[in-house]
Amino acid sequence: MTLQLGIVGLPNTGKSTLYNALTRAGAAVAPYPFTTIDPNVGVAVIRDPRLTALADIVQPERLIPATIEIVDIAGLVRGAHRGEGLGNQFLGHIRNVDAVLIVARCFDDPDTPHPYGRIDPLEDMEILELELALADLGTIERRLEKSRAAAKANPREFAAELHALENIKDVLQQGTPAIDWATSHDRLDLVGQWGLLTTKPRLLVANVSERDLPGGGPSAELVEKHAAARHTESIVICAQTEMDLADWPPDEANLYLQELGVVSRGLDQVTAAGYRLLGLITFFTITGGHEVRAWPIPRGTPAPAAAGRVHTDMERGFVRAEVLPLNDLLSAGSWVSARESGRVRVEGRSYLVQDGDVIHFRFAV
Ligand SMILES: Nc1nc2c(ncn2[C@@H]2O[C@H](COP(=O)(O)OP(=O)(O)OP(=O)(O)O)[C@@H](O)[C@H]2O)c(=O)[nH]1
Ligand SMILES: [Mg+2]
Repeated sequence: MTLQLGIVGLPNTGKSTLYNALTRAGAAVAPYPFTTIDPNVGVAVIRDPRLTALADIVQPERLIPATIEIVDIAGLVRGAHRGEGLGNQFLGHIRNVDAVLIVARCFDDPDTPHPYGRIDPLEDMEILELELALADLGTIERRLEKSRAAAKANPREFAAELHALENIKDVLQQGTPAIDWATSHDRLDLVGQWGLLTTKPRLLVANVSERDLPGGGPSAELVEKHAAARHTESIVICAQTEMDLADWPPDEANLYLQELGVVSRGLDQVTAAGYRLLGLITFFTITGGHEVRAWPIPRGTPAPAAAGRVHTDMERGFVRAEVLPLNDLLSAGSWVSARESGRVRVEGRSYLVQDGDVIHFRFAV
């Protein structure tokens, strides 16, 4: 199963621009709302310095980075939960993704009209959260009805669920995402199963004008404060600049950004944060010295399932995993000398793969 990161926001906030910058896929971008109707799905490369370090010692013919799937979703407007704009479609697409990037429009551009004729990222965030909360409220009310009926016959079994449902209902009525209540009450395990839109892990992206880089200015500050109030992260980016630079050689692009005072590339921050939001970690394989590859897997994946990512035969015929943490490999200088000094571990079926493991799977066909 591939995990997907969805890009959501009001119309004309620069979602497709960010999508193009992340995936270089060339989705339609235009200064009018609802340019995007069907979601665009593409792949973003995770730039990981560890992979480069590994390639430096292995010198493979091919270097394959980890990727994540990005979905560029249609813009949302007030009343989406009642089906306004592209409301229902939009909400359905959000339901299908595993985590969301919420793009807040901070850039000012007279050629790109804002649907409400003003730049106010805070109000935009509130509109978006309210629409998602109202859509979830419908889901919760339907569930409450069922739970109440079930609780009549079996009150004990349904007490915790009813309690959570009633609390979440209050929270959503105030326009607050359900994840806030679920995490502060340590009930994400329960609430996370209900398919709510507002329990998806999320990250706020302040899309600012290039002239407001690197800090982002007062609008981006509002986004940052809102993210903090919601116990989540925010990132400042100029999607337009990132898209324009996407095809430049990386060194030149970095130099251009440095001149603007940007230390860490916005896109890398977004992909790294997206990776974390999706709960992914990376393990590495070296195939006969020809190919070095980074593999994304959910944290807590057992070794046979990780082997299955590489090849289904490897999972079926899994015998053992030879594991060497990347840092140990780098300090030993080669797999052979790491093995000679006893640093390569042999792990069995129950081993949970750790971030940064370099793994050689042994399997029988
Ligand atoms: N000045 C400026 N313009 C931007 C920036 N990001 C996007 N734009 C412009 O804003 C307009 C809308 O961008 P899109 O990426 O199509 O916006 P969207 O959010 O995907 O819009 P919909 O799909 O219609 O909801 C385009 O003309 C972009 O060139 C930015 O950072 N600065
Ligand atoms: Mg778009």
